[in-house]
Amino acid sequence: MASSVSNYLLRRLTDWGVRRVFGYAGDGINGIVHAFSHFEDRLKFVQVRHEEMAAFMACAHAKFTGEVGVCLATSGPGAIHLLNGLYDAKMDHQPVVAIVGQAARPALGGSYQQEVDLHTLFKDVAHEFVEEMASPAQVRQLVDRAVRIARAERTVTAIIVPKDLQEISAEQPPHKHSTVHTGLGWTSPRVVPAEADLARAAEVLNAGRKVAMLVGAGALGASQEVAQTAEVLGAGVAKALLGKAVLDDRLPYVTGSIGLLGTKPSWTLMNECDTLLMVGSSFPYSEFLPEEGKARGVQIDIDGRMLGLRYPMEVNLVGDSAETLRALLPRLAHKTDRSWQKGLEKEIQEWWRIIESQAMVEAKPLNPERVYWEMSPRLPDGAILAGDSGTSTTWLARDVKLRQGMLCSVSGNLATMGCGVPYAIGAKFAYPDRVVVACVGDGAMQMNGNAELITLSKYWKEWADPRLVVLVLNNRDLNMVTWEMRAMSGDPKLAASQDIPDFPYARYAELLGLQGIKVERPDELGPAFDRAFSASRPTVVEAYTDPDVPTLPPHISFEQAKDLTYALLKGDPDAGGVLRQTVKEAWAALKPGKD
Ligand SMILES: Cc1ncc(C[n+]2csc(CCOP(=O)(O)OP(=O)(O)O)c2C)c(N)n1
Ligand SMILES: [Mg+2]
Repeated sequence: MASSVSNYLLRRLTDWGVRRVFGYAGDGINGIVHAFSHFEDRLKFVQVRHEEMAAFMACAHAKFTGEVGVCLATSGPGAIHLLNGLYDAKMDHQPVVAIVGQAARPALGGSYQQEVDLHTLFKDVAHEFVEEMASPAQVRQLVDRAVRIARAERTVTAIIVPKDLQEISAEQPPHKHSTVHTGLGWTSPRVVPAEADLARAAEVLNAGRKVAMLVGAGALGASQEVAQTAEVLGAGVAKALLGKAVLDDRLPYVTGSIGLLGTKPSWTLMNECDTLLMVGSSFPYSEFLPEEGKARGVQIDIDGRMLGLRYPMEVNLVGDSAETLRALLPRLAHKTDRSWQKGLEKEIQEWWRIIESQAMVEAKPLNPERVYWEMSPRLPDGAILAGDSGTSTTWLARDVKLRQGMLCSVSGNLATMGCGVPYAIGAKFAYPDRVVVACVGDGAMQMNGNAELITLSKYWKEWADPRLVVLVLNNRDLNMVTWEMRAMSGDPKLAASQDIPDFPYARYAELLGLQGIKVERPDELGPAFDRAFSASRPTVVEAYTDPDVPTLPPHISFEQAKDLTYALLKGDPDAGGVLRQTVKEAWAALKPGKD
């Protein structure tokens, strides 16, 4: 194999264990793209429809496997398109390496075609490491540094490769001054706090009578330790969205999601606790945590920068979640008074009854809560779920009971639309034998998902298990924002910005050779999911849902109720439907089981 810079670059990625690059061609990376022909199955080029999707897939790969994800784009427009997906990875602390082309070195600075100042463009998103190759002797160093720094800092790094360099021979740095000699390899360290700090944390947790735990993505590898800690402390556990897979939703003391998409038991947990133990979470909304001073706090995070950020904690521990909880557990006294946990368990049982009753409330034509309620028990073991941004994620957070062994992610901190379908494809490449489900709004389908279904139709036959289900909530509305405007700002719906065109998602799926099922009646939901989860090809389940079903915060406050009323009075075009549905849902909450 000729050892051009491009060949060397790709071989070095394979030496790091990379097996797949998500990308899109362009003449700024012709040399690199051509080099893939030498690698065949050892390094697969996955072709997307848009570079942003490549970055989402690389991010999903990192989120679901813990490995580094790699994406590739051409100079100028291709590199610019990557950005949103890269920010998604950066903000959710995922190791992703972006490789982009650049104008040839002799043209640089010449306002050349597709010449964009990529170093500046990537300087924020990849600030830990962004380098433009200037010499063929740098190739080893740049790959090694980009991958290692992405892993070590759990962040995005970028390599910019001018196109003329891609074709020339790679060079090894000579053994002399002004050269860099890097090597392979990264293993995660064991990070545990100092003994004295563990003792201080144990003192706080042992003194508490009503302990609340909040777990996030950082606790994903610590399910057992989190459960043991909750049992010893008699605690309730709320899960930030990115940590939804940490604990089985059927455990009696799990209060479920928290925040605007959260549950009432999580609200109670945080309002009534006297001690807060936060593990691996940067959940942003402080108003959903205890009021300052009302609870003593202990936080565990692998990243010291994330400590004491949302609540002024008494003990801040830098550590790996599983290792730290394991070190803490022998110091924790088993709480003999279980009344706090028992009380929470009662409220949690009651909450699930409310959720079920609300899901059963009739709507025109489908209640979206019912859609998720019917899907949840039908999810195959080990399913991987990818949420988008919208009410599609609210119901995923509230109505789906994840079981141990499942995975679930969303765009957490960036909360970008359009990640659902590419996340699902990225997950499927990583786990071709597992069932993957994307939960996506119609706005997000029109933004990205529809195009990426073409990618799905291109690749699904390669997967050992072809089952991938895209659940589309067709509500003809940018519903999440419509509700935010009503409930948070008191603004009526502006049809010009919120209504979106109807589109035949299921029929379109069939055109692409996928299975398409459109559901318009509640009794069709169960059979539709049964068909989708036993199909021999990917399925789009298009649920024709009612945009008037309220997605209010679990504890809707007086202020928000007032704002909602004002919004409706100010001429909301859907006021009638909204009022009808809100009253029906409120009634279901009061009288579970009776519609
Ligand atoms: C890229 C991007 N643009 C805009 C938003 C703001 N936003 C958040 S949710 C949402 C509505 C999503 O609509 P849809 O996909 O139809 O889902 P729905 O809420 O209707 O279920 C919008 C516009 C965003 N988060 N990301
Ligand atoms: Mg919508």
